[in-house]
Amino acid sequence: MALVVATMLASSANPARAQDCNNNTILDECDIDCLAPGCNVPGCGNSFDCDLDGVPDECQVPTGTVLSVWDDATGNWSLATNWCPDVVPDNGGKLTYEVLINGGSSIVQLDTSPVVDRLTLSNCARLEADTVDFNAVLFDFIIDSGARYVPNPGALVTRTATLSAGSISLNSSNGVGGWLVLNDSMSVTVDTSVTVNGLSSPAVLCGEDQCAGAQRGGTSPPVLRVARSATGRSSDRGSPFNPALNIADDLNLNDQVRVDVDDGDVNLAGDFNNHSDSPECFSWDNGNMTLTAGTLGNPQIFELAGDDFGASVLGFVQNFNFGRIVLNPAVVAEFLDGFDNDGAGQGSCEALYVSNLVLNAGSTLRLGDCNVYYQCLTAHPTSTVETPGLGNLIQVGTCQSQSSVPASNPSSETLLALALAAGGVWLLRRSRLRTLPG
Ligand SMILES: [Ca+2]
Ligand SMILES: [Ca+2]
Ligand SMILES: [Ca+2]
Ligand SMILES: [Ca+2]
Repeated sequence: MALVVATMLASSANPARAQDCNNNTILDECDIDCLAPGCNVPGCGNSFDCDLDGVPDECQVPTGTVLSVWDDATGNWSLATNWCPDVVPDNGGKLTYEVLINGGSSIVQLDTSPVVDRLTLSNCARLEADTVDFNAVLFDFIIDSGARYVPNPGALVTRTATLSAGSISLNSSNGVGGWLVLNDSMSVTVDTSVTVNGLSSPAVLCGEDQCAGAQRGGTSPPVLRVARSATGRSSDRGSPFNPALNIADDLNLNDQVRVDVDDGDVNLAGDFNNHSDSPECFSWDNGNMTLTAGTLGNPQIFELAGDDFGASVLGFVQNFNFGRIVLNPAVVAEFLDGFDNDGAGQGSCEALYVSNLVLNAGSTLRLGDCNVYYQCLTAHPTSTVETPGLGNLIQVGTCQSQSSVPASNPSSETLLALALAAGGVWLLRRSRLRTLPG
């Protein structure tokens, strides 16, 4: 007993522990638990500490907001007893919610359409899109350390779930990244940016899954996957349309990240800030990137990141190459090498290799000082390619087939299809300074 008292006094004297974050003259540990040593005082026990960090939860979120923590369980979002406190987090009343779903035994089926201020998934937790349509609205969606938003693996029908978020961040705490996986006809719409923060010291295989039991403890990059099948392999489940990620601002890739877009659509209104250094983990060979919003005054910037092999098919192998890039009608985009993806300096150019390049009516593709290579070009007569610098638009081989990547929006592509075997010199209407190699 004497030891307990002595410990108590020592604790009280320690300023690091004598906290009163909510300014109610009751120590934090007593707000949380009347049974803590010395805490049997009037007003004790009125705070939740659902995330078990020793801090009353009301101190961790803005006034009027509830920190809502998923219990270690498998179950439906809509069941109140799966949450701490025992309330289904969903804005709409007087309170708003910041939600934490944490831990590998936390598997949540989205069976409702919650609206919350912030959702954080961490430490291998899973949020699974259910078999039915729903529309969750999440202002800030953070997925970290092996946690993932994924299709419900038990679904027997085509998944068409939709989700909206203000922003999405895939982070990599402790060397393990979060996953965002869309398959079948699922879609996610983001009001601002999607940022994938990868590993700064790339030393692992792209495919490792550090949440798969025995492998726990290693490192693995974050995964952004927009593909018909959950594994990233092409398959046709009879989905009415491709899975889609719609981004109203930028797509940011940093350091070592894994990106799989296979029979998937990424529709981007902002910049493609590809600061990734892991082309071996980047697979967009059979996917679509559509640029939707650039203007003359505010063009969309597309970062060139691949090695420049010249007019060679080598450029289409694990080289940040793309299946199909579409400039929507009137879109203005600049394709530049502004970031040193290969770590070899900016003295030599990085390039883009794209199998199918589609320039819709009135669109403008502007090059910087580095090259863009394509196999097939579909260019509306009113589209323009500008080459004010040293960069050129160059064909590799001849266009064999444009059918390998389905059009995401066929109605916008009633276009003049051109193979441009001669190298596309005619396109350089505005800038006749340079002649493309044949
Ligand atoms: Ca207090
Ligand atoms: Ca807490
Ligand atoms: Ca670059
Ligand atoms: Ca470089």
